[in-house]
This record gives sequence, C-alpha cells and structure tokens, in this order.
Amino acid sequence: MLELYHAEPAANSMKVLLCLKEKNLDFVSHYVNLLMFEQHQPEFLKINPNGQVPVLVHDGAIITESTVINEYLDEVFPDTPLRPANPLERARMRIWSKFVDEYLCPALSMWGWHILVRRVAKALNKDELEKALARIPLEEQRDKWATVAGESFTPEQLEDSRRRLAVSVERMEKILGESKWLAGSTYSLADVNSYSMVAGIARIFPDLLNERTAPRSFEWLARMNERPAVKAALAMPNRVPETLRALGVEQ
Ligand SMILES: N[C@@H](CCC(=O)N[C@@H](CS)C(=O)NCC(=O)O)C(=O)O
Repeated sequence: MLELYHAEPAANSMKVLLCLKEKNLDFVSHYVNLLMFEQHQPEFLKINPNGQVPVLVHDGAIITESTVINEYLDEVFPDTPLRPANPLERARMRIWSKFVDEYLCPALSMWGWHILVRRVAKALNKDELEKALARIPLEEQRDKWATVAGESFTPEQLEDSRRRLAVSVERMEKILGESKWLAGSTYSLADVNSYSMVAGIARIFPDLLNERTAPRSFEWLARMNERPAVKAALAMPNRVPETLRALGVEQ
C-alpha cells in the first residue's frame, strides 16, 4: 500500500502528487495542514522527524525527500517509466532536478514565505508564536518562521532570490532550445520535478516568465498544464483559503 503525507498540490508536495498521477498509482492521501503547524505535531514527527512534507509510506517503509521519492516510485513501479532509458538523458534528468532543489526552489521558497507564510506568522500573538517556534525541529525552518514573524527578509535577499529565478528561467530557455523536454527527447522526472516550481515563478513573477520574455518555458508550461496528470494533481484539495479565513488572516 502507498500512502502520501502531503500539503496542497504546490511546491514539493506537487512533485510527488504529479509523479503518482502520471504513473496512475493508487495511494492513500494524508493531508497535512502546514499553516496550522500539523507538520510539527508529535504524531507527524514520528513519521518525519524533520517535520516536512511530502513523505511516502510504502508498505510501512518511510521515504522522505521529494526527488528521492519520485525516483523510488519509478524504480518500484516501472510501468509508465519517467526516467529516460538513455544514460545521458538520465544524467541530465538528475542534474536538472538537483539544480531545481538546490538553486531554484530555495529562491522561490523565500518569496513564498515572504508573501504567504508571513501573513500567518503576523496573525499569531507572541505566546502562540513562541509555542509554535519551540516545536519546529529544523533550525533553518525555525529561523524562517522567526524571520517572517519579524521584519521578514531584507530587500537585498529578496532581490537576490528574484535574480536566481531569472537565472533559472534563462537556463530553462537554453535547454528547451535544444530539446523538447528538460532532460532531452522524453518526458521525465526532470519535467515532473520542475512543474510546480516553474508554475510558481510564472504566478509570482509574470514579468520573468511570459510568452515574450521566455517563450520556450512558457510553451513548456502550457504543454504541462494540458497533461491529464497535472490536472488530476491540481484537483487535490487546496485548503489555504479556508485556513487563512479560520486564522482570521485577510485574503
Ligand atoms: N527537501 C525536501 C523539502 C521539503 C519541504 O521543504 N517541504 C515543505 C513544503 S514544500 C514543508 O514541509 N514546509 C513546512 C515546514 O517546513 O514547516 C523535499 O524535497 O521533500
């Protein structure tokens, strides 16, 4: 049996939801409400002591890290393969996924925290915030909550993240000038792992990724949006609006 602990169909949760949908795999969905700090509750920390989603549980075995989870799924369930058979394309799939995880995603995440998480952090009173911070297992995550509850990131940090996103789009344009998909001629985990992040850039910075400034990435995104698996994954619950309402955060 496959079980997935995940949040909204966005960011790292979306990577795995999309992989499961592409491979047409049945799974039990466990929604974790990140804005309600469910990821830091003792029951969830037993599953992932880092207090982060997504987490896959396969016949009782726990697997964390979205990129690793997707390779695992592709290896264990070989129907509808998402890793190119060609070793060079497979290497390119891993290089691009590593770039997304280490360079693109942290830059996008800073903006996500600045725009969304900050509003939740500001809505908490001092006591609630201290209690919430004390339960966060990862020091870097604790720092991020404390940062957005305070003055947030500096304009320089935010501008540098925006610059990294522009660099990411430039790289993507170059790759897509040479091949149809991000690892080469076949649709692969390189595309699956990037979809939510690239869609995030287009949503937050339409000036960086549009038909005119990045035509190939724009076309890739349009092609991705048409995939039934993308549509199915995006149809998974998004509880952010109702959570913000429940927390009394203005929308
Ligand atoms: N490297 C991890 C990162 C996971 C991660 O950052 N998850 C975020 C959601 S996209 C999370 O759980 N955030 C809540 C928190 O850190 O409190 C992966 O790729 O799975």
